[in-house]
Amino acid sequence: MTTRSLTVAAAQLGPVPKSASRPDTLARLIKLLEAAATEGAQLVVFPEAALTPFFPHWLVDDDNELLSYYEQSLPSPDTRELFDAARELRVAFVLGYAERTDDDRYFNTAALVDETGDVIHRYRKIHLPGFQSVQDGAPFQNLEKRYFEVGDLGFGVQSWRNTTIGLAICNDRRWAETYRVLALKGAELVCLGYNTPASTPHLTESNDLTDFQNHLSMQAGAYQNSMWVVGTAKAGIEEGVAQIGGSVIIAPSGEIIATARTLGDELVTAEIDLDMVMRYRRDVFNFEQHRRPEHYKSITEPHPRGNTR
Ligand code: CDV
Repeated sequence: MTTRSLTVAAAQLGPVPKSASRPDTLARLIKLLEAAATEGAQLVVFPEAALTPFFPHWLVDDDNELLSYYEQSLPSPDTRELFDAARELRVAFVLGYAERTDDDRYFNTAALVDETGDVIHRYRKIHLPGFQSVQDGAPFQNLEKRYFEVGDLGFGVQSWRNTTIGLAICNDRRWAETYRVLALKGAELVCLGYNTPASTPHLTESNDLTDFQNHLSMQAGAYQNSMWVVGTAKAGIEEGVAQIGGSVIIAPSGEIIATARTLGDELVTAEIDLDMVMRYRRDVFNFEQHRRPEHYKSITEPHPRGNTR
């Protein structure tokens, strides 16, 4: 019996400083893509906002600086070389970037680019953490709600080669709905990138748990929905903000099968068995047979005490 297998890679990046030019950063991505191709990878997942520093971490006063962080097209003259490399190497990739649309809307976006260099799927981040306004006294900001709109494309899936892929971005990975919606739509593999500070200014009690909660979210999502998850970090100290690494490849069993060891540019590669998804979905997570959505409706009314007081 033949199994459906795929070789995937998480292409973790170390910090991208403000001072880095786009060509410098792109050269790092291309180097990782080439290394992945050498290791036989067919799909490479880059982090959230891979082309720039994670600018929501500070207030950008200067409009020119702010606009310089967004891509108006993909590929753009600045990113074309990465697409050309993908075509030459026959490797697909997922790229997180800040998107500016033709009608001046701004999204935190990920694109799935196939091995011919064509964008075949786009996802715009739905769960935007952080704030609209500057938080006085915080050691760093998270102004995603200021710089991006909530994604308007929903959680879509894309058939590619012998599988179905869903995309998510960073904070999405902490929400059960992300994986469940993608799984219900048939995704077998979820690809996501993240920029996660090692500390949380407003919830310091979780500071020692950042790495644990990162993996916990993705492992739970993978197991409870019988899917593969590739999660890729932008890691290390970027513009004064320490970010976690821990890029991973997680099986539908919830097990981590490969993980990054550094906080720098690092490739994490594994051959994955896509049929494992079906084995779990035929048994313990047979949605058709065992899910009871008709019984969930009655408990969607929020409790008066809710989750905040
Ligand atoms: N880029 C992110 O979405 N980061 C969030 C942080 C701010 C908590 C995350 O969930 O990792």
